[in-house]
Amino acid sequence: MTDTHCPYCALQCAQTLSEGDADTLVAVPRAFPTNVNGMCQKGWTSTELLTVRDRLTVPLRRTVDGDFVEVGWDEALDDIAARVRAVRESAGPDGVAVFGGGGLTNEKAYQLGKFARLALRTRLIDYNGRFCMSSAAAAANRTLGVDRGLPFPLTDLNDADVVVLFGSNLADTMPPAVQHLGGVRSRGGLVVVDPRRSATARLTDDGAGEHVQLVPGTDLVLVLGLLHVVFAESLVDTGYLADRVDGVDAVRRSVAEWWPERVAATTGVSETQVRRMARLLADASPHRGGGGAFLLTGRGSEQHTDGTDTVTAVIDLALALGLVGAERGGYGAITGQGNGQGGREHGQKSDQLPGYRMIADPAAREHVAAVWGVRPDQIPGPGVPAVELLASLGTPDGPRALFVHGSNIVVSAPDAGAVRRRLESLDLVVVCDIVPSETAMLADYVLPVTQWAEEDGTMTSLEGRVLRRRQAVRAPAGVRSELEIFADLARRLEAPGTWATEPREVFDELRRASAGGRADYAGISYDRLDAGEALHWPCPTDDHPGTPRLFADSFPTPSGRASMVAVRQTGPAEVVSADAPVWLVTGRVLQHYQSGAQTRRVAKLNGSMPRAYVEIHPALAQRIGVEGVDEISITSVRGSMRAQARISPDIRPDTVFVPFHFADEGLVNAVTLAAVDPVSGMPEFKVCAVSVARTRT
Ligand SMILES: Nc1nc2c(c(=O)[nH]1)N[C@H]1C(S)=C(S)[C@@H](COP(=O)(O)OP(=O)(O)OC[C@H]3O[C@@H](n4cnc5c(=O)[nH]c(N)nc54)[C@H](O)[C@@H]3O)O[C@H]1N2
Ligand SMILES: Nc1nc2c(c(=O)[nH]1)N[C@H]1C(S)=C(S)[C@@H](COP(=O)(O)OP(=O)(O)OC[C@H]3O[C@@H](n4cnc5c(=O)[nH]c(N)nc54)[C@H](O)[C@@H]3O)O[C@H]1N2
Ligand code: SF4
Ligand SMILES: [Mo]
Repeated sequence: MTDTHCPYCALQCAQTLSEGDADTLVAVPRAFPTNVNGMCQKGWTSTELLTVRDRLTVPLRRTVDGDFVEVGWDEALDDIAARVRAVRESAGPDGVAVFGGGGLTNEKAYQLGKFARLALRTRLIDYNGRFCMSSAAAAANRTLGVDRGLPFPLTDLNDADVVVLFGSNLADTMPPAVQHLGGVRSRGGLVVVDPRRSATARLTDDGAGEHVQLVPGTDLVLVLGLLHVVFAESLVDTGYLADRVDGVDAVRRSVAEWWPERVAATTGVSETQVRRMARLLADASPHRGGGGAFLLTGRGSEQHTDGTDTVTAVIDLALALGLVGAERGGYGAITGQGNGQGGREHGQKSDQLPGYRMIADPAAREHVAAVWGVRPDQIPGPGVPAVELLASLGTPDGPRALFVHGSNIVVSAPDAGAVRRRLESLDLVVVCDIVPSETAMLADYVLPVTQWAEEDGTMTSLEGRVLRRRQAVRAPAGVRSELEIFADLARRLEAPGTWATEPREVFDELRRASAGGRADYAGISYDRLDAGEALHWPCPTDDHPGTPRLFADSFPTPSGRASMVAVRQTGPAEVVSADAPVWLVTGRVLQHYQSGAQTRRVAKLNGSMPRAYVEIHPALAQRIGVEGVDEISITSVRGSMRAQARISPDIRPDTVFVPFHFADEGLVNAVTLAAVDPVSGMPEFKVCAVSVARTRT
């Protein structure tokens, strides 16, 4: 029996794998605070990932005809190193770029950042967490001084009076977490803000709370309206604000213009509902004797060009009510990928070094250079965020080569058709994966790597708790760990420093590199984790108990105070028009994970949802002549996709919803746009303008 955690999302449900071989292994849930005893369908079927029919087990090289041939590891690595050198000679070190993933273990994410900077010598590394967590991260950093998804244990939600979910469909995206909403639902305090009556919105039925069905892309205005009401009706926690928060007056002034009637006109949420929500929150706040309130954001409110400002406004509201750091209350972003938290702390982000240090900070460079055994000037400077990086590939001054580790960008990146064309224009694409994803199929080299039950490592959950991933089976012959690949290539490229291949050794190096940083792992060790200790970072020393709750006494800012930041409405980058009269909203379904590279290969999951669908309101369906399961095509100026209709009154009549887990004709990112948030670089996945029509065959 092997105790480990699920390979998929950031809830990181605890699971125990039976004894046996890859084809007999069974996963069952284990008692653990976050998942209690639960797993979703993806966790229950996770062991099928080990034996998918087309698992990669041999390095592949693309021939001039576009076919793949099997090659030996030495031949592949020698040739990749030679081609990297050639690109470097013609285009300089920034001719090579790296794209990482938030599903990689801490060890792999750390080593990938080091590999990019020291072995490839490029500044151009970024990763898919830019699509996922960057706006919430930027907002938390600028207001609270630190970015840890949930700065409190998930179980804290149980005891609160109110929990507001801004654009999170937890019931489909982290089903076991719904257990922690039982208490708040019994008190009628669950508020779900979503343009769809999602599975999570339905949890508010029967007096359990409220569904706020706003116009897509208008969360910021809604929150400005809530701030308006709490200031105008003197519901704020003045003592807390005086003691702990700067910038209050500027926010008070800036929200004065957002009276509820005006908010209603933009958001479609009635004036009464805005006032009711504000008062509900205020009454739950500790300074008014309430039982506590949590404000949580998911991708629905974050994946917008104003995502950083929206989350900032939510944090302003949490501060105004004295919730942040309160015993029962706070703000949190619900982290998405398995290691979405750890993956954004240790250096695969373009501006970052391990321990959440900033790469432009001379002191940070000096500390990390000493751990790496190099001079600070051997570490390149900041790169560019993911969307900008992808758009620059193969352009006259852009990179000529790309390494991809843990992302299926031709399915998951915005305006995916353009991303495919950029990849096709490169001299060298190397993709490490476990399966032949759509992106791997465009590579010059595909390298087969180990996955969760075949490797050791650590993952950092949505609570900032570091968890052990443990090996249960041997990887198929021919498969290598990415730690080995980094070491092999670093040697061939004559990189400075040492390149450990054992996860425990890499983690020990990561601990030293993170020591003294914002995300300090120095006191966390495999031994402590294996002894069952629950360790949340920061954990600076071997005898430190870890920090499950942040902000009780102060904020990790130079003054120890939080900052409210005044923000302004900007609205979506693309708005509906006569040619594109409908809002397109994208997101997830229970059965599939992300680009679907993994779950579309799991028979039980794919069997229950083999194709994309378009959720459409009966009134809109009727207007375009769609009945039953007719096929609908969705078109924007960038491209189109098609899928079966799913007619439902749960969505607004001005909006359609499509899951993004599918390729080919069901590829919704062929339609989405690559506009980004100016602060975080997060793309606006959640809203663009489209036309919808019945597909004529
Ligand atoms: N089953 C499953 N679970 C997953 C994943 C998966 O792919 N599949 N991925 C994991 C990852 S990486 C992530 S990031 C999380 C994401 O988890 P969530 O954030 O819960 O997922 P989404 O479905 O992307 O978006 C949530 C909701 O936002 C709504 N929404 C769309 N536009 C708006 C808007 O303008 N405002 C508001 N308020 N809501 C809006 C959508 O209708 C949707 O119901 O899930 C994790 N868990
Ligand atoms: N339209 C739309 N698009 C979206 C979103 C949306 O809501 N709407 N959400 C965005 C969000 S939040 C996210 S997080 C992204 C996610 O989208 P992607 O970045 O594409 O994520 P995955 O599909 O998880 O891709 C992971 C790939 O890595 C492989 N893999 C798994 N484990 C390992 C490993 O250990 N090493 C290596 N090298 N490979 C591994 C998997 O087989 C898979 O091919 O999509 C974004 N795209
Ligand atoms: S909720 Fe997430 S971690 Fe838990 S079983 Fe499902 S996919 Fe795995
Ligand atoms: Mo994500």
